[in-house]
Amino acid sequence: MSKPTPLAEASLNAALVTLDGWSVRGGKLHREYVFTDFVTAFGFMTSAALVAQALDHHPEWFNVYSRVTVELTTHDAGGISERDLELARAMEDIARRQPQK
Ligand code: H2B
Repeated sequence: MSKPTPLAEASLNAALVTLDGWSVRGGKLHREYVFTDFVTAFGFMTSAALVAQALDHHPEWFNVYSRVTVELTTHDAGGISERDLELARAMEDIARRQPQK
């Protein structure tokens, strides 16, 4: 795989319009998910971990009970790259499939 490059601000902003709930915080893609309970949050993390491994692109995340805080950045690029958008989109699909309140 070729070395990832940081996204230009215009491309990043265009992508953010399509990613509900995501923003840039401290130079990383940021989203906070709140699920119904711990099992649902952990189910989300389990599915997302398998996708992350398949993409060879890994999240920084933090879980407390039903809450999962996600930060995405590409260490190899020194910023937010297309890989972070890909993982964010996959996380949105997985989150949508979790049981809702
Ligand atoms: N995950 C993230 N978030 N950023 C990276 O730059 C990165 C990664 N690099 N997962 C990958 C693994 C790299 O270290 C391996 C060798 O492909």
